[in-house]
Amino acid sequence: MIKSRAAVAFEANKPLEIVEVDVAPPQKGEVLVRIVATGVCHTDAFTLSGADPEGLFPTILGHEGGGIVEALGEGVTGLEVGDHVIPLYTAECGKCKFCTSGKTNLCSSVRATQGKGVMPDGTSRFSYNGKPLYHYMGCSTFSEYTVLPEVSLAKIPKEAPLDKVCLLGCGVTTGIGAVLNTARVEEGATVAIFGLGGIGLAAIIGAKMAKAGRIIAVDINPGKFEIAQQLGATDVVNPKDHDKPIQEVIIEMTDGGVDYSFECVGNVQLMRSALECCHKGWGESIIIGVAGAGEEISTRPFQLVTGRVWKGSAFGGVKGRTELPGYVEKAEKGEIPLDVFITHEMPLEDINKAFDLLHEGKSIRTVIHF
Ligand code: NAD
Ligand code: AHE
Ligand code: ZN
Repeated sequence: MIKSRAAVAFEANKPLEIVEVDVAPPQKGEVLVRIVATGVCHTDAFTLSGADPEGLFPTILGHEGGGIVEALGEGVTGLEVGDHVIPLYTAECGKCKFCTSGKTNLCSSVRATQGKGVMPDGTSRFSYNGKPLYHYMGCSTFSEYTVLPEVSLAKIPKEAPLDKVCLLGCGVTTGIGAVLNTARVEEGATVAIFGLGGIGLAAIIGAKMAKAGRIIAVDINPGKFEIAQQLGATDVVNPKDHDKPIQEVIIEMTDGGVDYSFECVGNVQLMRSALECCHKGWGESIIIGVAGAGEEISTRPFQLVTGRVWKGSAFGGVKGRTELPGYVEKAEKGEIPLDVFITHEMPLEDINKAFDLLHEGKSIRTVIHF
C-alpha cells in the first residue's frame, strides 16, 4: 500500500475533498502510474452531478491525465518503470472482437469492469479509512497515484510536456478525431460545430486540418467566439441572437444545410438541431456530447429517410495505444496547439475552483498540477 493525495468525490453534487487515500500495488497486467498533471473535462462534472448512469460514489474522478510509470504488476511487458504515459478511458487490447474488427476504437477487454468502477479482477485498488473507493472511467487521474490495466495506457515520448499533452487524453483528441475519423470531413466541406468548450474548439482544429471550406461555430456564450475564430471558425452564431430555431438559421446561411455537424454539448434538443441543420441527401451529424440518464434524442424519421445521417463518436474514434503517440507528435510539432486550451492551471488542492470555472463558462481547460 502507498499513500496518495487525491480529490475524492464522496457523494454526487458535493465538492471534492482532498484526502490521503491508500493505493494497493498493481496486480497481474496492471501498472501503477504517478500522475503529473490532469485536465478537468465536462464529463467529470457530468458524473459528479449525479446524471451519469454509470456514476458510482465514493470515487476518484479524472480521465485526462499524463503520468509516469512507477511500478509494474506481474506479466506487464509493454511498459517500463519511468515510461511516460497517457491513461486511456478507451483501452486498446488489440485482440478483442472490437479491436480486430477494423471498424471501431471501442475495445471490450476491460470496459465491463471499468463501468462498474473496479479493476478487471472485480476489486478496487483505492481505499480510504479501510473502505474501497471506486475507480472512474478506468483512469482516476485526480489522484497522485493511480492503477490502470496495461491495455489502458498509451506510451508517449519523454520529451512531451505532460502538463500539456494530458489534454490529448480526452478533449483535444476527441474533437479532432470526431472530425477526421468519425465524419471524415473532406476538403471544402461546410461544417457546423455546436458548443465551443474543449471538445468543440478541438473539432474546429480538426475541421481546419481537413481543409473544410466553412466552419460555423455555435455557442450561447459569446465569450467563446474569439478563440473559435482564432482557431479557424469562419462564422460564429449565437442562437440567442435569433428568434427562429438555430437549424433554420444555419440552413439559410448555407443554401440548404451543412455537410457535417458536431454536437459538443450533451443537450438532446441541440442534438436534434444539429441533425436537422444538415443538408438533405447527405448531411451527417456526429454526437459527441454526453447526455444524462433517461434523456433521449428524437427527430422525424423523415429527416433520415431524406438522407441525413446520425452518428456518434467516442474518444474521436482514436485507438489510444497505436494512434495517440501520433497526436502527441503533432502537438510537439505545433500542428495541434494545446496552449490555447489551457486557460487556467492550479494545484490539486484548488480543484473545486476548476469545476466552478467550467460551470461559469470561464475556462476551456484547467490543468491540475500534483
Ligand atoms: P464545456 O463545458 O467546456 O463546453 C460546452 C460548451 O457548450 C460551452 O461553451 C457552453 O457555453 C456551450 N453550450 C451550452 N449549451 C449550449 C447550447 N444550448 N447551444 C450552444 N452551445 C451551448 O464541455 P466540454 O469539456 O467541451 O465537453 C462537451 C461535451 O462533450 C460534454 O457533454 C462532455 O461530456 C462530452 N464529451 C464527450 C466525449 C466523447 O468521447 N464522446 C469526450 C469528451 C467530452
Ligand atoms: N457513462 C455514460 C456515458 C459516458 C460517455 O458517453 N462517455 C464517453 C466519453 S466522455 C469523455 O469525456 C465515451 O466515450 N463513451 C464510450 C464508452 O465506452 O464509455 C452513460 O451514459 O452510461
Ligand atoms: Zn473527457
